[in-house]
Amino acid sequence: MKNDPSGARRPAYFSFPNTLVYRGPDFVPSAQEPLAYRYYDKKRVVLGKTMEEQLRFAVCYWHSFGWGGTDPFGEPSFRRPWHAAGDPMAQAELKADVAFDLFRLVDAPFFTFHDRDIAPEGATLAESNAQVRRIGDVFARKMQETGVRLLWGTANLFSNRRYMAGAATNPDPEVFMYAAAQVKNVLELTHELGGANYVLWGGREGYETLLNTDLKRELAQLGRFLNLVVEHKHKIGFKGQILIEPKPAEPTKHQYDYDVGTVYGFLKAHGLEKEVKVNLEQNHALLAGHTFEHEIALAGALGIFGSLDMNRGDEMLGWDTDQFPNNLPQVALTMYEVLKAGGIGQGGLNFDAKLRRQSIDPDDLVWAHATAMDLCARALLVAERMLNDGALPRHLQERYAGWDSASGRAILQGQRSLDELAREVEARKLEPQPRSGQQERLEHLVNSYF
Ligand code: XUL
Ligand code: CO
Repeated sequence: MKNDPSGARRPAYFSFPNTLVYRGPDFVPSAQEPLAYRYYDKKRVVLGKTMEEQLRFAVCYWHSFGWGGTDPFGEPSFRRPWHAAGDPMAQAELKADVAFDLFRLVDAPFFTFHDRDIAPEGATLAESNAQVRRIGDVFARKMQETGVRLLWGTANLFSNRRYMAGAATNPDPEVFMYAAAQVKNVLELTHELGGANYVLWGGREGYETLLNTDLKRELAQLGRFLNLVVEHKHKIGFKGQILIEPKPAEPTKHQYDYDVGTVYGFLKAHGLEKEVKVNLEQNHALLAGHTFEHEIALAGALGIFGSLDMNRGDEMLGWDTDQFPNNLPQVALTMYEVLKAGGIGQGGLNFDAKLRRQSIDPDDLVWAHATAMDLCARALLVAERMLNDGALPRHLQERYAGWDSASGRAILQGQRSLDELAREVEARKLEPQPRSGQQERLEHLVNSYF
């Protein structure tokens, strides 16, 4: 049992009585303590920052507390108490109580939410926004009590049928206006709760068929919408990052925020490349035909790396399965690219991951988050070794050393014309000598860091 601030008591939802702690790699589970961190030692310093600061873990509200365990063929399997019939706002408060229990139990420093995850939709937008604000007040109190912070907020512009043809990219400007009003509310709430970022994922910003779609208009609408969000951010003094979350498809057949390269081109076209960054998700990268590392490295190279949604896909399934990460080599390479891109900064590692539908015990939520956090911490330690050992960075430096020579620099700085380059090749009878890329040696080397 646990006290809540109203003085009422409710049964504990999870069986774990205390916050999980770090016990080291040799930890042996027991009936009294079945679960502890083996690698996530939050105060341990890794490359100049604590693990807590390098990883900035967040629990997401939608999969863990909103979603009931449906699939296209099956009814909700979880049957959480707040999904039962009852006063929707009282249920939303119960959900918030349990959510903060989980944040505290796994010692996650952050959480993330959509407006529609946290409070029921009302009869009008004003009513819906007010209900979101009421739960926002509950959050403010709980954040104060627990020290848990908000990694990002976002507006759900895809579930309600009004958004079936898109939000900003809808053929009807009134839908655009409605979406703008919804984003204004969540952006302001995110700001008031001290959120570090604000995310826009355009699940319905795309099309099913060009036969009913004016693609050129829709892209212009999306650009205008994003500019409005950035203008409002500055107007209210929000210091967080505005992040777009790329995904090529699902639910829409073709989504405009396809991948990092596409988003960058879009930002440039609308003068927003210095204002907006990306929130990258493993399973979205896979759907776009990329590795997660590719998307992180490209965003880092373009100066728009913002934050991560951690999950994994299934090699056999071509959709967004949103599973909890559990593949050490994959996550280690991810963390290596994050460190190479300058670290997670104001972003974080948000578990945009959901339990499998058969994991119906409340404690499954604790196990899923804690084991994923421990895996990421372990991956960070591997990535630290990859950097500190220096062999990989040295290999890169040597491979490109020619570009650091006077001649290489002159080309890059625009001091040599095509004519001059051609003359020099002829004069020196240049015949470049191919060198091995040594991929197998490098892959072997990476394995030695585990
Ligand atoms: C959908 C997805 C979203 C965003 C937030 O695939 O990843 O949950 O993270 O809207
Ligand atoms: Co996501």
